[in-house]
Amino acid sequence: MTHEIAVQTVSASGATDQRVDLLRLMVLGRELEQTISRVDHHWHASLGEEAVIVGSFAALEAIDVGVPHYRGPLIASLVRGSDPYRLIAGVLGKATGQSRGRWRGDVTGEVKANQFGSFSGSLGPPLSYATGAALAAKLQRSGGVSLVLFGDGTVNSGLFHESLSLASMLRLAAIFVCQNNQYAISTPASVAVPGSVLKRGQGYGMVAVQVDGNDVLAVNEAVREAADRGRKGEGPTFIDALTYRVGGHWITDRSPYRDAEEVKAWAARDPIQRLTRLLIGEGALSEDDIAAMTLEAASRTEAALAQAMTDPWPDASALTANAYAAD
Ligand SMILES: Cc1ncc(C[n+]2csc(CCOP(=O)(O)OP(=O)(O)O)c2C)c(N)n1
Ligand SMILES: [Mg+2]
Repeated sequence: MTHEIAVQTVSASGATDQRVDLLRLMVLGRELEQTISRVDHHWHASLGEEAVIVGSFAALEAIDVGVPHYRGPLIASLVRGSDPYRLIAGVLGKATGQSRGRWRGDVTGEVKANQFGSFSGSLGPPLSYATGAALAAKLQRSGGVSLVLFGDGTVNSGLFHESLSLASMLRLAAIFVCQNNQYAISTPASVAVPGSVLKRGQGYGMVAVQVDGNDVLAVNEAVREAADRGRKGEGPTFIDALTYRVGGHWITDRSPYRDAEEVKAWAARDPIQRLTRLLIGEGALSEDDIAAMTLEAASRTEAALAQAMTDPWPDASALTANAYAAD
């Protein structure tokens, strides 16, 4: 996997510290979403959920297929090597976006990578994309796995059940990660999902685990183990990554349906703060390193937004360009 921002930090022992990469991706991802939120007031931010997204997608190899949840696709794309500037241009619908402005919700990965499932605001279909990709990997013996993230509210969708059923029956190398932020708009998971999210996975006879979704290292390890199992032909894995939607359902939703104390308690478990504390405590990073990392992320996304704002809109020819492969 290559991505520009994955500058590996070398510790005193000479070993590279990938935890710093994970932190940098979470910091950049959060800055990117905050920048977008200022110009798109209907943005569905993943504030507080970054560890699930970064930890999961960072566990993939280049041949693997990743399908993001509609909450956090920009961050998933960053992890897989997208340029923040092109992602912002895509959200604005500019000709410089990855889809060249043909689709305003242009938040998929680099087109050339040809490995990133589409972002979908339609709940359920992403699970079938990942299941289909895992079936293709099996038939082609590619050795690749596929990963899909979806919300707790999505476990009631028909395609959730069909996808888990097929993946389990055919022992596909699919990894189903529930980005369990405990709400489906205003409905708490305790109401929408009687029993538990984890039991939904267990019910399909696959390895099912719950991880602390605010611990990026735990998420990353669980997905790596799932990928190893998949590559060995041991079938799919279900991961219930328990986290919390700290912001509203979208950026202007003030969440009147939930208790401010609950939000406060979860905000105190912030995944970025948590890894920051760990790395500073170990002496792997200093307060100054963190400040520099945050400043760099903020100025990078600011510059990207400024440039994207002045970029041209697509013209009509963009509609048909590249619709068919060249002979
Ligand atoms: C098939 C489908 N049904 C309903 C909706 C409307 N809808 C949009 S977001 C949402 C809640 C999703 O909750 P969850 O899966 O937990 O994801 P979260 O928003 O919490 O990340 C619903 C019902 C939709 N987008 N697609
Ligand atoms: Mg949810």
